[in-house]
Amino acid sequence: MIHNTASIGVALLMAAAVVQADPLVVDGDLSDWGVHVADHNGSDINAYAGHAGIGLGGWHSEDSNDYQGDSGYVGPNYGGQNYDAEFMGVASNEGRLVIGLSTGQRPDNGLKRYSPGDLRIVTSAGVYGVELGGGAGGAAGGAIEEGALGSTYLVDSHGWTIGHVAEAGAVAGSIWFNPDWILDPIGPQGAVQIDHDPSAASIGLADLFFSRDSATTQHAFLELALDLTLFGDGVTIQSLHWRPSCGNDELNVTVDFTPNPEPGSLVLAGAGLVALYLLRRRRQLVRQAGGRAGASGFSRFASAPLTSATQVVTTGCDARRTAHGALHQMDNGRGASSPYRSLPIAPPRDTP
Ligand SMILES: [Ca+2]
Ligand SMILES: [Ca+2]
Ligand SMILES: [Ca+2]
Ligand SMILES: [Ca+2]
Repeated sequence: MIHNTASIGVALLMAAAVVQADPLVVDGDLSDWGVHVADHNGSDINAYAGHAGIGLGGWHSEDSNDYQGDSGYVGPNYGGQNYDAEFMGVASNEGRLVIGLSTGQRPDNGLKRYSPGDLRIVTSAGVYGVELGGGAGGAAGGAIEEGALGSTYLVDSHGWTIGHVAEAGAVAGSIWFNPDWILDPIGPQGAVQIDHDPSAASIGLADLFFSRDSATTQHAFLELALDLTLFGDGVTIQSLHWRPSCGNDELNVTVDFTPNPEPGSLVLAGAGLVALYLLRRRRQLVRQAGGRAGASGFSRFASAPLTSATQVVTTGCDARRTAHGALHQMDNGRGASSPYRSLPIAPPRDTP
């Protein structure tokens, strides 16, 4: 009986440490996020209220009219459906930081007029960038996958994309720590593309799939996953940001993930396991001595280390995630602290 109880305690600890989420698949299909995207305003993005079981930390949904032309306002600037950043979800899923994104993209323009910015990840230890790749187009193009050529798009002072530089040393999916950033040329200026240093080396490679226009005729989907061990012990992942390289629209998601426990927390977790072992050992000694410690007495003693250890393993991500998920629905996910809410609207750009 005592042996069984201790085993159950250890099993509970292990179960708490490996709480399983439904796996998110990096395939450019956002149905695993609970997002349904369809052409001609058939998407349900603006009604998105989260999706259980995937470790969702936050999201930003802001789907403007799919029929809007180049002069259509998408906020903080203009550009219509071609530049409508529609959805970004961020999850801690199976040991990965997973991002799912939907953006408007007209297939007749290809990448000639559609140049994706790179992904910014702000943490307590600094800013990471993920190169999202792409190349010059002008026609409908295929999907961009991990390892494809990276790109730096050249954008003029009016926000027009006027060319690109292929980044052979910065392939699609490459992860960079504290890179320089190229700003959107029109205010409110924001960091949109990694300014690659040819002498720098990436610190890792994310799983990446960018559908471009291969899934629907009005949208592109971007899905990527980074190994959470990439971030140091105790480092908190705070927010993620994406814009087209011209900065017409933007997606910002605040999260609070601390995926790797700090050393102090590991000590606490270890202490819990040691306490369980000592408890089990003590009970065995009592039995050997013919003692009569009852099951109820054992349970009271066991409850302290069990509770302590369980709290340790759930504090990192799951416990904080719940509170933040609800916040990001406010104001279509932008939140009251957005620096762009009260700024004047910039003049139209990217209009022929
Ligand atoms: Ca997917
Ligand atoms: Ca749209
Ligand atoms: Ca939008
Ligand atoms: Ca880039």
